[in-house]
Amino acid sequence: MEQGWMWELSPVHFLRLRRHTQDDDTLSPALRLDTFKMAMHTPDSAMADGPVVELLLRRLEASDGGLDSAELAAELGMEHQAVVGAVKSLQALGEVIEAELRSTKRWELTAEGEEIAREGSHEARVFRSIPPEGLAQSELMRLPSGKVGFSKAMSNKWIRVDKSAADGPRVFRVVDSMEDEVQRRLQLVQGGQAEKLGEKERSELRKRKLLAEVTLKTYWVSKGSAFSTSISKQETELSPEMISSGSWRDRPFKPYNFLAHGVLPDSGHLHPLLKVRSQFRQIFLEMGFTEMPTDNFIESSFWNFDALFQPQQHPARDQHDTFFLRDPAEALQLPMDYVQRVKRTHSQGGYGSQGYKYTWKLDEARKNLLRTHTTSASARALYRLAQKKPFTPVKYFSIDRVFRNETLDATHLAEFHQIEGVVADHGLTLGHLMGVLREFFTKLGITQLRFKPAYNPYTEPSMEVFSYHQGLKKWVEVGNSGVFRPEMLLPMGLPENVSVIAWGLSLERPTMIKYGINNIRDLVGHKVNLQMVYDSPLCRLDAELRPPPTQEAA
Ligand code: FB9
Repeated sequence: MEQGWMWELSPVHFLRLRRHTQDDDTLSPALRLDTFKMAMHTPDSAMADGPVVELLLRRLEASDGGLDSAELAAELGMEHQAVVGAVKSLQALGEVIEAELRSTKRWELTAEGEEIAREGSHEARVFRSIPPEGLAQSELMRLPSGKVGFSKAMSNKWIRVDKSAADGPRVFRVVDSMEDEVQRRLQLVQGGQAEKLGEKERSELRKRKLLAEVTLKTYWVSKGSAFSTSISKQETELSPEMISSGSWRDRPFKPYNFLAHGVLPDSGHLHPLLKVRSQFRQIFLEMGFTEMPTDNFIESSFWNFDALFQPQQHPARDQHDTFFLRDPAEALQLPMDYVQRVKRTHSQGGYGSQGYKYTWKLDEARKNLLRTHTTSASARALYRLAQKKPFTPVKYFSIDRVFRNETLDATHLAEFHQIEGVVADHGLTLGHLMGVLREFFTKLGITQLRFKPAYNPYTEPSMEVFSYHQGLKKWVEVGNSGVFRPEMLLPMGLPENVSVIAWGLSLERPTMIKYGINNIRDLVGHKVNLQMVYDSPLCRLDAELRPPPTQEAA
């Protein structure tokens, strides 16, 4: 036997095969070593797991109907995985074989079960360790199987304890011999005859964690339409030599698998937040909204608060809620004529409002901060709109970062993305707001809405929006909304009969619910596991979120 051959096979396979073929004359000639050697060397059997493939094909040839990959592996004394490998590479060749994946449940001994099958049950070992003159219970308990074995041997009435013995409790045999049923049953299973055990016996062994039911995925292999025991290597490339030599005419080519997945290009991945943002963008654009510019995280207190008729002593305007800037501390560029009108409205009122009756300070309005909402961008956009005469109705939206100096918790960071929708037109009412909110959330797959009166300094009336979330089985606050106050709109120069409805929500909340994330730190920040980003599927907001159509909430 020339040396080279030995090395081609992994040592394990070789050794095991040798064992089988030598003393096991039950194997059909096809499987005898010499035939195997012959097959091994056919130059064209270039397939990686060549030898196993050869064996499988020969076995299949010899079998009537088909064979089970696990049984074949057992017969050949090799890992089931090796046979599965051969099945897979044969499947890749097309119709050589049919392979149907089956899952078969079978009983397997646990590691402790293996040990008992080998060494006997704990109770049997305890029994054997008791000499006729008995054994001190304390000593018996020190034995490796002592504890478990003692109680089982007692319950089997194989032994007894004499508590009154001189030097402490002493254990004696009650019967002369005993049958180690447990070991016998485990050996039965080991021998592949688990079916010989009754359900009760099996469950008792399983309860003692000596036996476990495993599901084995096996293949039922049968001849394919192109079955042959000699499989020639199929060309996978059409080389220039083949063309020039014309040898391609009689070469078998591996069929192209046009369904094969290409290698995923290693590309960037959109963060789930950006995937959901693009969904919201899509919804707004479908509804005819235009995106407002929000490319300024730094905003003046004027546009972030004063322009929204939010009084300068409002709690949100102090350090606790808002990040003020040290440098540049003040906004220099403010439209002063408009600022004067805002000042008067805050301090004295006007436009039918009594105002807040306090001394409005320009310095306070100049203070720069990190915007606390994108409603500041809405104020800028509405002011620009008011400068354009005549007034034209508009629908604006924004989705961008806002910053709040809030207490951090599982769902709140110091920044989040605010989504805002604004509609400005003649004679808009709360009804229009409810209508546009329904249309918006329906596109989100949310149809069951409830509106709860709320308060915002810049909208009157205001409403919190709630939706019934099937998965969470509760009403979830999905946003806030309102009709902008005339004290905000008229100083801008918007016509009397123009009203503006608006609403806002966060981007993080729907994204967390969509991707089943409970802690905001798993969504944003340095702790995010990038795999989640890579694996997070494209999001179809309305897909999962659409609860079954039910009667609208009151
Ligand atoms: O997003 C929020 N909730 C939400 C939204 C969608 C969603 O989708 C699910 C799939 C179903 C789930 C939840 N909220 C607003 C409600 C709460 O989460 C709230 O506790 C937290 N809010 C943020 C502010 O926290 C201080 C969310 C954020 C928010 C709140 C209000 C506005 C914007 C964002 C606003 C506004 C507004 C009002 C009137 C006019 C213009 C803008």
